[in-house]
Amino acid sequence: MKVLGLLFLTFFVASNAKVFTKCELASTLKRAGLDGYRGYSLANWMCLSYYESKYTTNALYDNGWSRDYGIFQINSYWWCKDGKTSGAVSACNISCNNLMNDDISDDITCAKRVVSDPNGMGAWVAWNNYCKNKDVSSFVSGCAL
Ligand SMILES: [Ca+2]
Repeated sequence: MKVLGLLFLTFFVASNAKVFTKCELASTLKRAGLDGYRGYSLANWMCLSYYESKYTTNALYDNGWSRDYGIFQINSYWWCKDGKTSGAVSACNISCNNLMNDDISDDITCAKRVVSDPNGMGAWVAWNNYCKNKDVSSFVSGCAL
């Protein structure tokens, strides 16, 4: 049982707690079509991800009435379903748990939905505070893209 528990823990960590390196995330986001998506450069997506989660796929922030999940810190009121957010809109129609694992393809699909609203990247507080109208080129510099 102890061995099984350890195996399970290893699997859990391996499949759920990925922290991307800068260039690994940059190439993943580029392949998924985010460079230029809705007018936002890849460097803006990278800056957003850095300040929201430090590229951590299982990042979780609980503000008491809703939660932000994953690498893009997607909110459980507006976008994903966590079953404990009163009156949630959940416009991405996805379980918030799916935004905590190391496969970020569904996170990216939801982020595309978020940025398609009139506010664009303004939906992300960290982007407003740290990336908007800033030189964000360092977030992709040195990466072979
Ligand atoms: Ca995911």
